[in-house]
Amino acid sequence: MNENEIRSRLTTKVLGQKVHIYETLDSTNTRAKMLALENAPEGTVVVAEEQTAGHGRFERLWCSEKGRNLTFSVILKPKLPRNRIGMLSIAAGLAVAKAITETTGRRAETKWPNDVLLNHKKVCGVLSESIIRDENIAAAVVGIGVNVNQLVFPQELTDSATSLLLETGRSLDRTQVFGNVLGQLEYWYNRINSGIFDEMLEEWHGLSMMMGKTITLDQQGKLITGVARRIAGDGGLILQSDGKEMKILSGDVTVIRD
Ligand code: BT5
Repeated sequence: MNENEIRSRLTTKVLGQKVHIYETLDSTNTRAKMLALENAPEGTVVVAEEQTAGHGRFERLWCSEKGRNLTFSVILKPKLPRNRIGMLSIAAGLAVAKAITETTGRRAETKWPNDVLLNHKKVCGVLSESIIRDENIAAAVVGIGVNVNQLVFPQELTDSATSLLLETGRSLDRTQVFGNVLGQLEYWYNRINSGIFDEMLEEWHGLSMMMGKTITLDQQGKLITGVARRIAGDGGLILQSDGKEMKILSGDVTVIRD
């Protein structure tokens, strides 16, 4: 991907107006956080063809084959109160799901807290991190990995991961997917930055594969089972368990019953 190709696909006013493209980087989130600390403008995007230390939550590895997928991070300066920071991951997941449908015609699903699925398999992960200064969000970095044209995954991921190519049988132009994701992200980001959350949450719920279902939540080894009810205003998951509603702030979800 080069800057001209990317530029020709952008429909955004702010996101992607400045793009840093690297052949190899440790992690686009790490680089974007450094740029954010150096006061890079809002909307700056860091793209890497390959990451040597791409990661998800709890330092778990993000495995992505060089030159076949999208791994990038967007610097944002949200005007959100600190307790709304979780809305950024929700917005990013929704943006990717919608962009995938826009690009491929296939219905992608959202999964709390930060996944997008195609055909019940993970096609995208989001890692949102923030820089807090004086109790406020000084900047946020939204890292997005989308499996676009990868055909073979490491053995431990073959049952759980997929790509747009594997699901559609078509090799896709990564810059088109990128342009569509940024377009969608800018739209939803502007909504939440204006204090309008309901529309995004409604859309996210509409695409969710888990709401109303019995799920098991794994919090680093501690398991809780209940019915997934909705996403709270801070991005937490409302789970109904033993007749009571509780809010969950992190964990991994497995759907066990419809
Ligand atoms: C995530 O974490 O899903 C967030 C991943 C964010 C990656 C992007 S790439 C650009 C930016 N720079 C970074 O360094 N990170 C961001 P989590 O929910 O913790 O899921 C991680 C788990 O997903 C791993 O432990 C694997 O099981 C699985 N996984 C790893 N690579 C995958 C892939 N390519 N496709 C599907 N699943 C994958």
